[in-house]
Amino acid sequence: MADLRIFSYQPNPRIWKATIAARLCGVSLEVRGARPRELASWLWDFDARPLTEAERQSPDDTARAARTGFSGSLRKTDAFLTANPFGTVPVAFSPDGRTGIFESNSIMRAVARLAGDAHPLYGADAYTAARVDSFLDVSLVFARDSQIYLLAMNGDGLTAEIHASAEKAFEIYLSGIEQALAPDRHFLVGDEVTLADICFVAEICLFSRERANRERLRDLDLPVISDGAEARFPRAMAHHQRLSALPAFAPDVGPYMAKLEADIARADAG
Ligand SMILES: N[C@@H](CCC(=O)N[C@@H](CS)C(=O)NCC(=O)O)C(=O)O
Repeated sequence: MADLRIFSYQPNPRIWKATIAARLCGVSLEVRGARPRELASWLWDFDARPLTEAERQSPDDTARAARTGFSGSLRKTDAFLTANPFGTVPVAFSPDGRTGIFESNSIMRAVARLAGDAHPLYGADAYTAARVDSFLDVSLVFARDSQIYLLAMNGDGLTAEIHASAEKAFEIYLSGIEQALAPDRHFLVGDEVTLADICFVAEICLFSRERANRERLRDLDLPVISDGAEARFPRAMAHHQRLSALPAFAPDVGPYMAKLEADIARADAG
């Protein structure tokens, strides 16, 4: 049995936080889920699974209105909501299903804690661990604006205000990362990769999705926020590139970014 079971739509850079950490520190994960659209016909539960055709046709008391990133209704069991009160994915569970862990940063922290001393991903002492937390907290603040922006681009709700909030969030987050890597540091905290670096890579990959919406942004006369990021934040973006190529990161980041680049090239050509 795996040390942790994760349920999420896939691919999802938020779950890479856990899968990358798990590769580095030898924790075993079971990841369940399917493409975003398919999750509407799954039972959201510790024992998550596709609904049968009969279950799909007869909505029961597990049907709940979707709130973020999904529309219509989702089928979440009472046990799922007891373990995961905000009802979001990704979610992780202890092997007995009793403890739910929500928020992708916390799922990643769970992986590091399960590893014990196997790898100091969460810092080797209280001060370093707290500094890692500092980066995870600012990452979540950035992720909030980033999520609102990306979801608005997926639908029809993108406004100049949402774009301006995302632009400011990107600027603040990347400026801090740039400063943390000055003058020529190799990692955000200490001398080894930590959860802070892993989270940073996942959030930047997620944000990269904006570039597939260049045309929509152009129609609204709004700039692509991440255009020119390499020139504005050279240390931060080089850090992202360098980490993405490492063996623990590449299996997740490589295929996702390759597909995204192909989507972007197609969108630009059309
Ligand atoms: N900050 C959260 C974001 C999780 C989140 O917002 N998940 C959305 C999908 S993008 C969700 O599960 N929505 C379920 C619903 O609408 O009921 C994390 O990093 O895990």
